Amino acid sequence: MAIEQTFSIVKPDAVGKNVIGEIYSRFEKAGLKIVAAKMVHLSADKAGEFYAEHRERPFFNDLVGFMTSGPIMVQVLEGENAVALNRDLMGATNPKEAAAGTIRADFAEEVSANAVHGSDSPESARREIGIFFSADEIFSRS
Ligand code: RTP
Ligand code: MG
Repeated sequence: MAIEQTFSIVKPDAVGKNVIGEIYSRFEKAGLKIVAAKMVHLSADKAGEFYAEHRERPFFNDLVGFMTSGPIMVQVLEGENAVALNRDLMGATNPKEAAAGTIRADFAEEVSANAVHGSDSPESARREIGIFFSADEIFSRS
């Protein structure tokens, strides 16, 4: 299995709950390396660009409102099978349906405020990383 990179967000609810470190620890314990990271507060324009695939969905405005409600941590995670591994660590989109021991089960209650984002494919990961990081901000350790 080749080394992969994925894009991850600790969303405003999790930053507000003061669990950035606990979530980072989940990544590291699973073998993912944090190779880029920063704290940002999204504008509505940038949140809309990031979630462009959902622009026509009924929850889009609420999603943008939530993602701009406070600072977030954005990071690039690197490791074997990083995209799928991170999605496994996160759990289902709706925390009420997320498996025990996943990040969303442990740190979130509502689908509209579900603690973390993770890219859903290597192609999405490349697009999303490019929205937030330039090449000289990523420190690959593979
Ligand atoms: P994400 O992109 O944030 O990692 O989440 P995901 O892949 O698990 O889910 P996705 O389908 O991409 O949806 C993006 C975010 O939109 C919110 N959502 N709300 N009210 C609803 O039914 C609903 N469905 C999705 C969630 O916050 C989800 O993370
Ligand atoms: Mg998604």
